[in-house]
Amino acid sequence: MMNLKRCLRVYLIMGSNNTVRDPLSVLEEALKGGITLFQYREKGANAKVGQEKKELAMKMKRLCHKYSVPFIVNDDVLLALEIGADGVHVGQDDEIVASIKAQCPKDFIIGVSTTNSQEANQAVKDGADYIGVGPIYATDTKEDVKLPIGLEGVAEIRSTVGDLPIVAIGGIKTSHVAGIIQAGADGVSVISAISQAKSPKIAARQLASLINPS
Ligand code: 3NM
Repeated sequence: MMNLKRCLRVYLIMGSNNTVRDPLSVLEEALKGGITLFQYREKGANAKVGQEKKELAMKMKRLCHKYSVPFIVNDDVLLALEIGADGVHVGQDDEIVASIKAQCPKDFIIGVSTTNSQEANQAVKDGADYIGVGPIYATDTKEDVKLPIGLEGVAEIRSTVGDLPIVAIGGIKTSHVAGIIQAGADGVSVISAISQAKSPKIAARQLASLINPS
């Protein structure tokens, strides 16, 4: 079994509309820079659907596996199973963990988005493998985002979920990383800090260098 906490350290999320460039090139640069996990999240304006979404997902999975990085699909459990993804990440309104567990291989990674201790505790009870915690800061990347919970929110959730792997999300830049890790997260999850960077490779490398590689 992989070390999930290590995989959460530099967690890139991206869909085709999070970059004006070829998303596969951006992903490969990020992989070269040292991202430790990738989530394919195809949502919002001009999001791909159907066969196009599946094809991009398969190419991204292959690329991630070339670099020995786990590949996770946002929300779409059927797609994740169909293409042999390593896991799925769901929100509060998505398919519940128990039903996902019933359909998926034993080592399938299940992540759940949470924004407070109550949701985090529920995710633990449901059997989530890790939780996303956020938004930490304000972000324009996601529509309908909740109120920022800050570092206090991370610390509070950490104090209630014991040793469960936690990744922080929302408006995170390199300058925030040290505080977020100190507050109790195992890693940071970003979209724009890497996908919109002039060099996704350098951006990923900087984030990785800020998280102790022990
Ligand atoms: N989920 P960026 S915030 C996908 O709070 C997503 O659950 C969030 O993008 C949550 O790194 C968010 O560009 C957007 O701020 C993260």
